[in-house]
Amino acid sequence: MLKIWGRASSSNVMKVVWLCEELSIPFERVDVGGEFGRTKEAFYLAMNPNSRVPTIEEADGYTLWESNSILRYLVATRAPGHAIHPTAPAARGRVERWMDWQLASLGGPMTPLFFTYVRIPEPKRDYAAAAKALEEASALWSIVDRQLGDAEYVEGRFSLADIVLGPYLHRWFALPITRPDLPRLRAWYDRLQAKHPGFARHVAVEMT
Ligand SMILES: N[C@@H](CCC(=O)N[C@@H](CS)C(=O)NCC(=O)O)C(=O)O
Repeated sequence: MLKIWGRASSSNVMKVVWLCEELSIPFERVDVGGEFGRTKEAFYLAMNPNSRVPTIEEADGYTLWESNSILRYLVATRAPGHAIHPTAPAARGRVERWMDWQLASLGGPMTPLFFTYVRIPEPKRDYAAAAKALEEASALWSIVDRQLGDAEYVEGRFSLADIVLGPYLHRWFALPITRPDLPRLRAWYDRLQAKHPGFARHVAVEMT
């Protein structure tokens, strides 16, 4: 069975677990990283030299790290041709741009915002940096709000684009911050919770 190494509270682990639920892929998840440690032990470094989560391990010993690469690999091996990762180059490009954008752009401000309000103890928080991150994140989420238009999902139908943005989307609405009014973004968040049990169960959960 597929083994997912990584604590449930990690946004990048959440993406992989959610995809497994969407595609009915059986998996076993093992708590490592954060308070569970073990990612600097030799056995883990042999699978993932970054000491980060997630890492996946197949029954035959094959391992892979980098969450968005894991998502592509799982669709290719478990559901090749599935619309969640379109095969036509034009449609695939549009989905994959959001996967790169999540890593290259959105993660920048969303990481300090999350850490400020959830992981860093109050006396050590840098609220000026958080305010700057909020401004940047607001501009980025406004792009997604415009992209959504009248569509149900980021690229029209449900895809890996929704899965990679989903964990940050939940944090955006769950953090104690003042957000700009982005009604299409909110409707998408509500839709993911209502129609995607994997999102409700593994992603839209208490932040720790
Ligand atoms: N780009 C990597 C980022 C991996 C990453 O930074 N994971 C975080 C959790 S979201 C981590 O491992 N933090 C340290 C830890 O949990 O010990 C990916 O998408 O997989």
